[in-house]
Amino acid sequence: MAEEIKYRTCNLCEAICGLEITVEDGVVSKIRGDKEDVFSKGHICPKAVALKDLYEDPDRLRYPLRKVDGKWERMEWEDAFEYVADRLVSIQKQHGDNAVGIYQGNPSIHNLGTTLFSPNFVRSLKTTNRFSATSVDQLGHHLAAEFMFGHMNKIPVPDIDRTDFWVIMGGNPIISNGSLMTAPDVSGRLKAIQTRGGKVITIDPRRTETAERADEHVFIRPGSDVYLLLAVIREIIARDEIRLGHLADIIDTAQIEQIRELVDPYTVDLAVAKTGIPKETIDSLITGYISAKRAVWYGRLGVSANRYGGLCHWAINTLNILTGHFDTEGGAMFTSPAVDIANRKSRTPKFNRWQSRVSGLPETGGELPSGVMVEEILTPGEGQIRAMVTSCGNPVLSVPNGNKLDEAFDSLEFMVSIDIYLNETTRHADVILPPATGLEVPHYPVAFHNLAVRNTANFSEPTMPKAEGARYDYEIFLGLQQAIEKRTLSEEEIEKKATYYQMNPELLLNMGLSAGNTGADLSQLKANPHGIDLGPLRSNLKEKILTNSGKIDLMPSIYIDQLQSLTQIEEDQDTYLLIGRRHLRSNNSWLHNSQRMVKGPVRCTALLHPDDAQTLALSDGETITVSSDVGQVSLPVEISDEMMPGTVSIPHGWGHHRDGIQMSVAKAHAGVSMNDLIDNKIVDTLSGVSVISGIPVQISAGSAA
Ligand SMILES: Nc1nc2c(c(=O)[nH]1)N[C@H]1C(S)=C(S)[C@@H](COP(=O)(O)OP(=O)(O)OC[C@H]3O[C@@H](n4cnc5c(=O)[nH]c(N)nc54)[C@H](O)[C@@H]3O)O[C@H]1N2
Ligand SMILES: Nc1nc2c(c(=O)[nH]1)N[C@H]1C(S)=C(S)[C@@H](COP(=O)(O)OP(=O)(O)OC[C@H]3O[C@@H](n4cnc5c(=O)[nH]c(N)nc54)[C@H](O)[C@@H]3O)O[C@H]1N2
Ligand code: SF4
Ligand SMILES: [Mo]
Repeated sequence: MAEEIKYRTCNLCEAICGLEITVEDGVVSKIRGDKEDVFSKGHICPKAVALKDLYEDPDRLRYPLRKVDGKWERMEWEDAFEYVADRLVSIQKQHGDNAVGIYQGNPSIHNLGTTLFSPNFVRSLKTTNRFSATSVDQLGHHLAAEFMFGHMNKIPVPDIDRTDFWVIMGGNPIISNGSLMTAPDVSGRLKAIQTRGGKVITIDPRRTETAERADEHVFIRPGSDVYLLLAVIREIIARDEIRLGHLADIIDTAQIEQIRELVDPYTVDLAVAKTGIPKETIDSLITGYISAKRAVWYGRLGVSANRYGGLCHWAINTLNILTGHFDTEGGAMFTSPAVDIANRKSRTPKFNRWQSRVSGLPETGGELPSGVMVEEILTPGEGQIRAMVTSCGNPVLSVPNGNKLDEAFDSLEFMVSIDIYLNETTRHADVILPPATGLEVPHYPVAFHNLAVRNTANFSEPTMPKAEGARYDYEIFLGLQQAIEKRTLSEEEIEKKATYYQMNPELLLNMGLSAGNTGADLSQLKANPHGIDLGPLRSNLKEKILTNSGKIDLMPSIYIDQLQSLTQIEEDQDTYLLIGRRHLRSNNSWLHNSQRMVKGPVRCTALLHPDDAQTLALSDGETITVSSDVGQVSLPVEISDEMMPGTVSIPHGWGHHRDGIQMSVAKAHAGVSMNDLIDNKIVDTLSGVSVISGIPVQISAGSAA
C-alpha cells in the first residue's frame, strides 16, 4: 500500500490551521492537525475533514454545464468561455456596461487563484454593479481603516497572545474560529489569558459558547452597541484617562477636543437605557478596560452588520487609541506580513465616488452594497442589471430578502455562476463553471496572514490531483477575461496583456512576496511545509501609516452626521429582535452537503428565552412561525436561557428546500433561511452595510404553511 503524508493549510475559515493529510493509494485516509505547523501547532476543528468530503462529493460539479430548455447539458471549457463572453458582451453593447452585475462570495478570499485573478476579470466587465460578501460583513472595518489609517486593508487585530483584558463584542470566536483575527486555537489562546491572570469579557445578546469560557458575560440589546461604545469614549475623556503614548505625535489633539464635544450627549445613563446593561456593569467594564495595562476591545460581526456598524468600528479604534491600547503589545496591532495587501498610499478615499442607481447608497472600494442587488435587477430603467455573474457565493441564502433575490435572479436575461455546486443561487444560471478547489489547489492565505495575531507565512502545494477535465479557478478567470477582452479591446491592448494571460498563482505570489515585508521567496516557503514563523506582532504604525498627512485621522468627517443624530432615535419595543448564530460544523450556506457536517440534532432552530416562551405559551421543540415585514419562516423553537429576553436567534445559510438543486444531503436537512425574514432595505445608512442583526420580528405558535 502506497502511503503518503502531505501538509497543507486549511482554507475553510480564517484560522488557517495546518493539516497533516494521509493519502493511501490515491485516497485521503486521514486529516489531522499538523503539530509542527508554526502557527496552529496541531489545532483543527471538525470542519477540516469536510475537505475530503468536498473532494469526493458525487454532487460536486466537475465540468461546465449549460441549461438548455430547462435541462443541464455538459459543455467544453473553451466553448463555455466563448458563449459566456458572447452573452455578457452583447448585453452590455445593447444596454451599457452596468447591465452586467457581479457578486463575489466569501470563499473568494479563501482561494489563492480567485484572490489573485478575479480582480482583473472583474475589471474587464467594466461595471459599477459590483457586489460582494463584504457588505453583509466587514465593510465597516474597511471604512474605518481607509479613513483613519489610509488603506482599506489596514485593519488592526487584537494581540490576544499578550493581552490581559480582552473585550469581545459581537463575536463568537470559539465557534467561528475567529474573524478579522486569524488565530488558530482561540480556545487555547483564551485560556492562556486567564492563566496569566487576565480577563475575558463578552458582550452579546446571547450567552454564547465563547461567553461560557469568558470571565464575564454582558447581555446587550441587539443594535445598541454604539451607545455603549460612545459612552466609553465619553468616560475616557471625562475621567482624564487619555494616554496617547508613542502615538502622540501622529494624533491631532484638536480632534480629541472635537470628539469630546460630539460624544458629550452619549452618557452612561443613555447607554443604560439603550443597551439594557446595568449602570454598575458599564462602570466596572470601563474601569477594568482603562486600568488594565494591556487591554484590547474587539468588535466583530454582531457589531459590523449592525445598524450603526460603520460608526461602531470608528468608535472601537478610537477607544483603543485613546487609552494607549493601540499599536502596543496586548492591544490592537498591525501585522508585518510577507505579502502585504496594505502597502500602497491612498490617494482620495475609495468611498462614495458613485452611488447605487435606485437607493443612492455609497460605493466603497469599488463595490456597491449587496442589499441593493435585488432592486438593481428588478427596477426597470437605464442601468438596470440584466445579467449576473456569481462566483463563490450563494446570495439567495446569504443576502437579506433572499426570496426576492431568488425571484430577481429568475428574471435575468443571462446568468453565469462559478461554483462547485448546483445550489439555491446557481440553479438560476444559464452556465455553471466549476473550479477545482480545496485539496486540489495550491494555497497561500494572502488576506489572513494580513490579519493574523502572529506573523507567519505558509505556502501549500496541491494535495490531490485536480479532477479530470476540471480547471483551476485562475484558469477560469483568465479564460473568461481573455474571451471578453477579445471582444472589447483593440489588438494593441490585447498584445499588452499577453504576459498577464500567461500568469499563474505561483508567479503572482512570488511577486507579492518580493514586494512584502520579509523578502522571503516562494522557494523558501516551499522548503518549509510547516510554515515560517516571523514572530509576534510589532509596533509599526508610525512607519507604516498610509494617510496623506502621515497622521491618524481620529475624527473623519464621514462619521459626524450620524454622531450628531443618534440621540434622537426611538426604538420600537413591541417586537422581538432577531439575531443570527453560527455552528462549529457549518460554513455559511455551504458544507451542508457533507453528512458528517450536518449529522446530529436539528440545528436550524429558533432560540428563545424561557420567559418569552412562557408569554407565548410555547413548549420546547414545537413549531413556531417567525414573521417580519418581508417574509415568514416556520421552524422548531428551542427554549434556552442563553438568550437575552426579547431576542430570538436563527442560524443563517439554511433553506435548502428550493427546487432544482443538486445537493442530496443538504436537501434532506433543508431548514429555513433567516434571510427570508430580513428586509434588504434595512442598511447602515452611513456605509450601506446590510443589517442582519436586531431585526424586528413577530412570533406565533404553529406552522404558517
Ligand atoms: N442572516 C445572516 N446572513 C449572513 C450572515 C449572517 O451571519 N446572518 N453572514 C454573512 C457573512 S459574514 C458572509 S461572509 C456571507 C457569506 O455568504 P456568501 O458570500 O454567499 O458565501 P457562502 O454562503 O459561504 O457561499 C459560498 C459559495 O461558494 C461556493 N464555493 C465553495 N468553494 C468554492 C470555490 O473554491 N470556488 C468557487 N467558485 N465556489 C466555491 C459554495 O458552493 C457556495 O455556493 O453571508 C452573510 N450573510
Ligand atoms: N463554524 C463556522 N465558522 C465560521 C463561519 C461559519 O459559518 N461557521 N463563518 C465565517 C465567517 S464568513 C465570518 S464573517 C466569521 C464571523 O465570526 P464572528 O464575528 O465570531 O461571528 P458570529 O459567530 O456570527 O458571532 C456574532 C455574535 O454577535 C452576536 N450579536 C448579534 N447581534 C449583536 C449585536 O447587536 N450586538 C452584539 N454585541 N452582539 C451581537 C451574536 O449573538 C453572535 O454571538 O465566522 C467565520 N467562521
Ligand atoms: S478552524 Fe478553520 S482553518 Fe482550522 S481546521 Fe477548522 S475550518 Fe479549517
Ligand atoms: Mo463573513
